[in-house]
Amino acid sequence: MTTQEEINLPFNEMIEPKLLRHRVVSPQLYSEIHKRSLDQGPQFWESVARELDWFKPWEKTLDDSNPPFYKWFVGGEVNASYLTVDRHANGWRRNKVALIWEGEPWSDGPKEVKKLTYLDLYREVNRVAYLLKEEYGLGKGDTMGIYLPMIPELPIFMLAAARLGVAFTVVFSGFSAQAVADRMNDAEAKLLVTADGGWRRGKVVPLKDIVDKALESTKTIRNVLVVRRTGQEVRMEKGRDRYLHEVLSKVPQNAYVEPERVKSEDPLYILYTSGTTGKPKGIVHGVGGYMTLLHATMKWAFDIRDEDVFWCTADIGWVTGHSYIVFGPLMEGATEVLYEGALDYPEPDRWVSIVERHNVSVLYTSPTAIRTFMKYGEQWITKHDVSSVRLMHSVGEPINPEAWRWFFKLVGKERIPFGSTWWMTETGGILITITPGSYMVPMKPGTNGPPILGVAANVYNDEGKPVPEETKGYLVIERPWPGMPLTIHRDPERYVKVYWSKFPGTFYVGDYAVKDKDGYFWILGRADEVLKIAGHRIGTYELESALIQHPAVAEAAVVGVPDPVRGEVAEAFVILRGGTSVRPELKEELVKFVRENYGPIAVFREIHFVNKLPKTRSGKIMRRVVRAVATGSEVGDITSLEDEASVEEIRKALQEFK
Ligand code: 6R9
Repeated sequence: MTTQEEINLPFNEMIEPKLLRHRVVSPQLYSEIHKRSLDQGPQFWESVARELDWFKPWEKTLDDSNPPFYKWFVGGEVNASYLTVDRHANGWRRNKVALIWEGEPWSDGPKEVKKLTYLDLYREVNRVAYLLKEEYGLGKGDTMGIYLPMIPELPIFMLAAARLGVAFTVVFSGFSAQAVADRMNDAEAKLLVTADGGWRRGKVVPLKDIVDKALESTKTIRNVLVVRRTGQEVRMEKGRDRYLHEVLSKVPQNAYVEPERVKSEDPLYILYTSGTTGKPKGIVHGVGGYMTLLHATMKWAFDIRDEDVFWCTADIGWVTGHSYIVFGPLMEGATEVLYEGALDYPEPDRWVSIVERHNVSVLYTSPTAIRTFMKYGEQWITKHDVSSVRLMHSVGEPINPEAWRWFFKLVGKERIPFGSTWWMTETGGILITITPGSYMVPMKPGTNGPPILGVAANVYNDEGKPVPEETKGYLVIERPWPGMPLTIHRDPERYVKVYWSKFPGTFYVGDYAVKDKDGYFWILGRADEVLKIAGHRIGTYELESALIQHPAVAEAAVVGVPDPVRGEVAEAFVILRGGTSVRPELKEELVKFVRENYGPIAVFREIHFVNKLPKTRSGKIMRRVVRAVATGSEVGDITSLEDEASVEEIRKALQEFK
């Protein structure tokens, strides 16, 4: 189908005009408006930033004197906790519901639903900030860790830390002890907040036990605060561990902590994310630029309004939750849903019942979730009333047109805006999407759409030259944008090397993309050794490291292969240590080992035992070759291979598997 035909698809005519701020504009008109936004330079962002409440206005919009360490809104002073909580609690949204929290446990209905107004949130954030400051002595320049399930304490602790100017690092509660320890050590966190356990698919995840194990190898953690969630017995180490409710009971109900006046370019948080090699990188986000991008995208992409109920189904442990559960929606004074558990627990329609019961109007979910719902069948959706939904987006990986159409029809009733927002941990917020809240272009199934105003995205070839339309290349961001990283924590050289060296002066994303004739971007997937398993970003290198920690494994190569529901899963090729007998249960044992040591988000299609791996003469595993064989694509140039027989070895292993 040509792009013009797609634009003329009937559903674009059917989008209800009353659901939009403006009429739908043509791609040509959008690209003119977009060009004008770029012509303004960094100043374009001033009018957006001015809508935030600054304690002190900035003096310089963009300091580009030391690239690529760009600084936004220099001289400005802000506080993210003030922007999200105080502004609303001290204004007319005081008694408006901020969070509708639903716990996972279920018997004929949800067992727990809790609503927190902006005033409630303000009180809780202040009391926790008081505790962190007075009891634990934390302040500007310190870092702390948060390892919590999706309970209200998670955003509360993030906002309390932000209030004090304490940089926090959240570890996804699906990660294991090693990941917790590595992150705490790299971030040099002094305090770690966790829970006794968390609910996941009706079972308790023993978070405190995992923390105990992690703390055997941490250097800087002095104290642990434990939220009582599941109520099971946990070990409490004297002098180190305390229950939150016990220490909080001594904090006055009306405790108030003045929000710290932090500099726009001071760190707000560190979030670890997987790259091509080595340990996860601690992406550092600042306050002013980051909050500005979130404000823009909450308005443009989500068209957020006071009467909305916003629901982002991601976990706060990933960037999507940081930006579009915690900081974005709360800054806008929205009412939002925070759901603790699995979307399909105890039945496939748990998520639909949440939409129906809480009247969700703006829904932000992922392709992998949509494909899971597809697998269960449409009857789980049609038995509910989803007419409250007026706008939807997806995120995390490319959305296949079939999944888009299916969801658009069943939930969108073929009449509401539905986009696929492209962004990543590093960008802080959405950069490429259709924007129903400002100028919306016609939808096309599977596309991401044009870049948002003020953002210069492009597609380059290997030489760093823009490719012609409809040609595959590397996605790049050509100019600094608010929300960009400050750096990689404790490793600025790596920040320069990973993102700014492939094409000097331009931000290298690591995704393949195509730009079509209408200026729409189609992000095709990662160009490097990073997997997206059910939307979770995982480095193949991390899975290999986890595998070789097993005593039976000598070497391992992990690649991503397509999966109909999860988008991608891992496939491993393992060389066993001499003398290891291939027991039938060894494969299962290895899978279990990785899931225990890395986290249950690691999903393998298969683990194969081989005698050789394709390597270069200098001994580097050629994953490109492994992946090509595993996915049945062109193997390409293998002249640098040390031993061509290794390719046969992989082929043979795959054939045996079939
Ligand atoms: C927000 C988030 C980033 C990677 C990114 C890309 C993929 C995200 C996408 C998408 C196509 C979309 N990605 N959104 N690909 N269409 N709408 O997912 O951050 O976990 O850092 O992952 O996810 O490959 O490079 P993060």
